[in-house]
Amino acid sequence: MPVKESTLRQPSFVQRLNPAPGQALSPTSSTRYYSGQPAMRIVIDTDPAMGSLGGDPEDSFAIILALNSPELRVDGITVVQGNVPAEHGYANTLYLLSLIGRGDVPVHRGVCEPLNSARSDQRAWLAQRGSLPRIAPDAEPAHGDPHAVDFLIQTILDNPNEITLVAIGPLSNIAMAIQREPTIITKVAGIVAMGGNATVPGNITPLAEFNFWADPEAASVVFESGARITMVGLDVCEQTHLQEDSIRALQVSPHQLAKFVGDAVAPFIDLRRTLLDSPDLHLYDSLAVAAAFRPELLETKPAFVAIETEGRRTQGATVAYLDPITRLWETSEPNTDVALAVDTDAFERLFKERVIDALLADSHRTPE
Ligand SMILES: [Ca+2]
Repeated sequence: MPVKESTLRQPSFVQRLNPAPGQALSPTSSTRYYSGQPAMRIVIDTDPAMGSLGGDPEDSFAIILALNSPELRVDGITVVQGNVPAEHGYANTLYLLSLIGRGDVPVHRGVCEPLNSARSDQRAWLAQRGSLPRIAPDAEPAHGDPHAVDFLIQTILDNPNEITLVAIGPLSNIAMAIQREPTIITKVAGIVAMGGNATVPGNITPLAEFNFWADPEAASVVFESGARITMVGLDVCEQTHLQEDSIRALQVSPHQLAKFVGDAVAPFIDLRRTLLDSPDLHLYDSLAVAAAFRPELLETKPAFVAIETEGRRTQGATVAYLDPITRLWETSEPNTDVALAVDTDAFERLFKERVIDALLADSHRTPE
């Protein structure tokens, strides 16, 4: 039975579009894509740095996009080491959810270091990122709160073929879950992973993309697990853009949420201007979220994909056997749908409407 609008507590914009179970969707311009089909259930595995100045803010945009998309139901968010230490990513996630009025979404802290704890480059990275100035308050899990790996295993086992994992950080949590309970591979509906680079250079080393570099053993475990993976890598993510103007507009907003987003992102833009030709952001994690419910945004090609774990200068490199001739020497069957092209205009319109415009339109609201 439909719930009467007047009986509901006035929701935040995110609640309005992605309601808690039992609540009704209100018609807004952003729901015009909603097909009326049952919402796709996802768990987001993520390493959000928004809240740590100078960190990549993109995971948090992806979370906002997911919670603002009526096609999705977010069953939980699991936090992993990566852009920042897991302790900071966890606090950043909780703060973001509090600002958008979605404190009801379960958040679980997970793995705090790469599976191979001897990886010195990655540990040095985490130590350096842990010293970034913070504008989100610290937070600790409550006593007895399940570890992210336990939450992933239980949620997948309890809901066979229902849960799609949208992995937008290093794959440490998911790899550990697979190692501990391998049967989850047969019970997960799918894995959409932001990571890797099949045909383009890396972005943390000349050969490696950051998420796979940050935990090469974990990425290797997941790709060798037998799970079918959709790989949303640099090949497509670097074709997307978020203009600097959009961030500056958020920064001058008087609203706490928009201003937090603008202030948190500005140092990252400044960093990019120093290191690169353009300060504009690429929308890596948001593209993976969008691809989960709108796969037609991407053109994919099946391939066998492996992750390099041995080389000193090639650690974390994606080895994608796309061309049949390369498979003469590699007889493994394709395990991955590799995204090689993206409808950039359609995706950027979706992102602008559901993230940037929604944040600005909500600027008159008082945060909860
Ligand atoms: Ca990420």
